[in-house]
Amino acid sequence: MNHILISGFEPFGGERVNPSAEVARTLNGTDVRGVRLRAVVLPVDWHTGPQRLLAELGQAGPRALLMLGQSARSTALTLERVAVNLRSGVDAAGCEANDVAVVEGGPAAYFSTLPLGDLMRALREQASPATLSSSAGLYLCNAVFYAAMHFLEQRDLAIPAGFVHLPLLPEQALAKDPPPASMSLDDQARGVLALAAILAG
Ligand code: PCA
Repeated sequence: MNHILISGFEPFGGERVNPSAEVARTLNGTDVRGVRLRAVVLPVDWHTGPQRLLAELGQAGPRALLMLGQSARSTALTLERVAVNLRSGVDAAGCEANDVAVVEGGPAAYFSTLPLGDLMRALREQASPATLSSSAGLYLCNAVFYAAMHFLEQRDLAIPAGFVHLPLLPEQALAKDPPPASMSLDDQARGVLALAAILAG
């Protein structure tokens, strides 16, 4: 129970890296206030993405769950408030979902159970740019977020859990014209480590 699970995603959409996988791997094995950080990197796949995270969650119950994903639209660390029971888009395996439920018969939405105010304050105190968002989209990030919250709710596991979208890395942004906002891996990892420190108590 004395670990925090941090999930990231494999690269997708023609990218060679995904900041969420890089941050998760960078922090894997780090001890924060006596709590070990453990990383899992998920495929961008409607079926195996959520499945892999739930297997990990069920196997070794963490004390908190911090899910990470890339968003080219994020200009800073973006703390998501809500996961919705809807998914749309083509995954990395070419499988298309068209406005279907993440969990058939599940509630419309789940709120993040992370202490968002405390987390935002901690990031501000160490000068890590961050913002709150009310939509994690309808793609894999939202689906994994929703599936995890549903799993925890069904099993009465009251651990803090939620999702954070990360901006692109500078090397990804540089390949686009005009380049979108980006943040270095060091800055992203420092921000996520600050979140983990709060969750470690
Ligand atoms: N970002 C995508 C899925 C994987 C990732 O890193 C998303 O925002 O849904």
